Order: sequence, then structure tokens, then C-alpha cells
Amino acid sequence: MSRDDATTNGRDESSETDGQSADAEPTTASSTPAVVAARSDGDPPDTGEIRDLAAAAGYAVIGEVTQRRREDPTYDLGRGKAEELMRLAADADAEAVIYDGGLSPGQTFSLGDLLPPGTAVIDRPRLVLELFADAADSRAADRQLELARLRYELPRLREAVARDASEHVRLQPEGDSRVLDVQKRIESAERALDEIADDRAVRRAERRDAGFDLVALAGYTNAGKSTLARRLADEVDADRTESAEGDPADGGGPLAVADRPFETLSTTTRRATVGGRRALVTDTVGFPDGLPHEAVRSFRTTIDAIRAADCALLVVDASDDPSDLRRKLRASLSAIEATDGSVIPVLSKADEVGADGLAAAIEAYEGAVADLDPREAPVVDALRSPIPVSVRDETGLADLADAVADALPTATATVEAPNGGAAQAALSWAYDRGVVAEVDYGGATVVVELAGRPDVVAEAERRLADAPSS
Ligand SMILES: Nc1nc2c(ncn2[C@@H]2O[C@H](COP(=O)(O)OP(=O)(O)OP(=O)(O)O)[C@@H](O)[C@H]2O)c(=O)[nH]1
Ligand SMILES: [Mg+2]
Repeated sequence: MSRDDATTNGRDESSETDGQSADAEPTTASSTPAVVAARSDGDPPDTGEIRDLAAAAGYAVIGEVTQRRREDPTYDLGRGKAEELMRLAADADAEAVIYDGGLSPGQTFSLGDLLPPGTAVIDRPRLVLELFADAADSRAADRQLELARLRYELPRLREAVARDASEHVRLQPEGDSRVLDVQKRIESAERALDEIADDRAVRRAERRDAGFDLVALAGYTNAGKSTLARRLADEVDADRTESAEGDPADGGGPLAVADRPFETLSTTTRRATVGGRRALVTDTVGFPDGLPHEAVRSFRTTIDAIRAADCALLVVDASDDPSDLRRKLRASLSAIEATDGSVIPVLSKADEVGADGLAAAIEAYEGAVADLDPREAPVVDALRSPIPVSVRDETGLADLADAVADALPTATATVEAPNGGAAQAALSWAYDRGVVAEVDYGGATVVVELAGRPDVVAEAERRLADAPSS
């Protein structure tokens, strides 16, 4: 689409509700002045979350333009609203327009052309990727972020090349080679991530063989995943933390975690005993709403850790208002896609809501789940009953432990073996893997009750049964 088409296509259809404000927030020396824009088909746009994200990324929001109407193909906003945005950005000397939603490459360029020269157009996915960039703290996180950004950039680069080419034909070969270069970098990042994912899969298999149950925490950003992961680990074995990324696991109490989005960008695994089971608890990345599916899928280590877990804890912030809770739940479930194990929803921060608030959160949760189509969100079938938890007040943790124990695949067996060196060796193997529930010495024999991971129990049973009398 040419520049002229872009400016004449938009039609200013009247909106049902809209608004503009220039409520300046405190500007710090390093923050970039920005205007927020949001459009919604249904309810009036709520700019609370995008403002928080913008602030976290270092922008000072100095005004906003909102509109309630259907999407305009040129600017997403209607033409008249887009011009209002342009005037506000110019009056406020904004350096960026932060758009609460995903803009197509064409819409991004059309808005950019309309705005004062030099004003950056940052849609929600780009803003999230900027925030992720600040948080990436490991090789896997860097690689995943690089892939997500390249996948985001490619269609925008194609659009830029097409626009340049329509105006200056001689730029075409140079543009094509830039597109090719990005495609090659995407392929190389995909290969590197395949290798990382293969390593992780091998490590998961080894951990299962060693008798560990794999528990993963999933959920929206800032839901309380890391806090709960720390609490579960602290309960048992604070010294024996390990990191899947090879970096040291952090110390501090479970609540010593900052209240800001995208705190965690690497998966971290800690040892814990949950419901009497030896588990490895993996904390993962929380994805926000509005990140394109392709970008989410770049974060393989998170998606794989959740998918492969024997039990995933889906952390849902009970202190959110019901509409936010539903929106975030839908976003988290669509990011997870599918799991091999079961999923226990955890209604976190229960201390922040009273009994009525908790009942409202449960109702919102159940309503959102009932609305989901299992064909589109197969993970719905794996969902168990939600458990309210407060790490701050230490409530609900025992119920959660019971629910995890109940959800984990379990086998039991009773074996009688002749008491001797071979039985003791088999018993010690079974102790190492945490599957010995009880041992009774009856003179010449030993009776062992086993309970735990089915494959480990079966192997322990075989070793004990094969122990020769000595
Ligand atoms: N009141 C209250 N606050 C909590 C509780 N659990 C977590 N929080 C707070 O919620 C905020 C977010 O917690 P995190 O554990 O970092 O959340 P997260 O899901 O790991 O966030 P990301 O890593 O950004 O995805 C922090 O300020 C925590 O202190 C709780 O039980 N009660
Ligand atoms: Mg976290």
C-alpha cells in the first residue's frame, strides 16, 4: 500500500466511547515521553496494564487516546482518532506512541507516517519484547528472545522493503538480502534452541529415572509463580537449589521478589518435597496477553517444562478483578497449549482478598474455564479443582501439597525379600529414589512397602524380588 492509500483509506467512523487525556505522570530523567493509544471492540479500553508495562520499560506516559470501535485496516484506530493521536503526540513532544494491541506491519508504518517525524510506534508485542530484553539472564533466555524478536521483525522488514521498492526500485536487491539475512538468523536460532531443548529433555529423563517428580509453575506474569516456587523449595531443602540454566539459584525469603512484570526470564529448578514426594519444581516465564503465538513459542524451555511436567501448577492471581482474571487465565492457557500431566490451578495472593473476593475469583475462574473450547485449549481437560493459596499468610499450602500428591502418577507395591546384602543394596537404591514407604524386618526376611513414581516402583520391586538369599 502506498503512502497516499494509507492516508485516504481510513474512514472516521463514530465511536461509541472514546477518550483523550493528558494526565502527566512523574517523568524521570531517563524516561522517554510517550502517549498510549488503545482500541477495543467491546468494553471501553482499560489502559491500566499497558501503562504499567510502559512504565516498567522506562517510558513516561504523558497522555492517552482511546477508542471503542471495530478495527480500521489502515491505523487500527479510526482515521479521525489517529489524527487526534497525532496532534496529542505533537503537542506533548512524545517520542513514542505505545499501542495497546498488535498492529499489522502496514498499520505500524501508516501510523508512523501520520505521526510527527521520529515518533516510534511501539505495539504491545514490541513493548513486551523490549521488557524481556531487559530481563534475559541466561544463554537460553537470550537465544529465545532473539528468536522471538526476529520472528516479530521479519514481516515488518518485508513491509519496509516492499514500501521502499515501490518508491525506489533500486533498493529492492538490498532489501531482499536483508530479508534473507533475517531468515538465516531465524533458522540458526531455531537450531540452537533445538539443541538446548534436546539437552533439557535428556536431563528431564535422567531426573525421572532418579525418582523425581517434575512439577512446573505456569501462569501470567506477576501472578506469584516465583514466590510459590521459592516457598515450596524453602519448605524442605533450601540449600539444595539448582538452576536449569546453570546460574546460581537465588537466596532470600519466598516473598523477596519484586512486584514488576517479567521478573523471571529463565527457567529455574529447585528440589522440594511436595505432598511427601521428592519433586523438582521448575519456575517458568510468565507470558502477558497480546504476545503473538509465534513469539510465545520461541520460549521453548518454558513451554517444554510445562508440557513435560507430571503436574503443572497454574498460578492465577486471585487479587485481580474478575475480568482481568479471566483475560489473564485465557492468555496463560493459550500459551501452555497442551500438557502431558495434570494441571492444578492455584489462586494466589488469597490474603489480599476477603472471603467474598475469593468466591468472586473462583466464580470468575470457573466461568472462564466453562467458556473454553477443549478443541482450542486442550489443556482444559487436564485442569483439576482450584486451590486458594497465600504464601504471605501461609494458607492453603497443605491443601496444595495434598492436591499435588493426588495428581502425581503413583504406584504402590509390597515386596518380601530374603534379608541380606542384596536386599539391602536394592533397598538403598529404592531409598535413594524416594519410593520406600515402610520397611518391616521379620528375621530372615524384609517386607518393603513401595510408593512413588510407577516406573521407579516397578524397578525397585524387580530388584528386591531378584535379591538372592545370602
Ligand atoms: N500479598 C501477596 N503477594 C504475593 C503473594 N505471592 C506473591 N506475591 C507478590 O506478587 C508479586 C509477583 O510475584 P512473583 O512471584 O515475582 O510473580 P511471577 O509470577 O514469578 O512473575 P514473573 O516472573 O514476572 O512472571 C511480588 O510482589 C510478590 O511479593 C502472596 O501470597 N500474597
Ligand atoms: Mg517469576
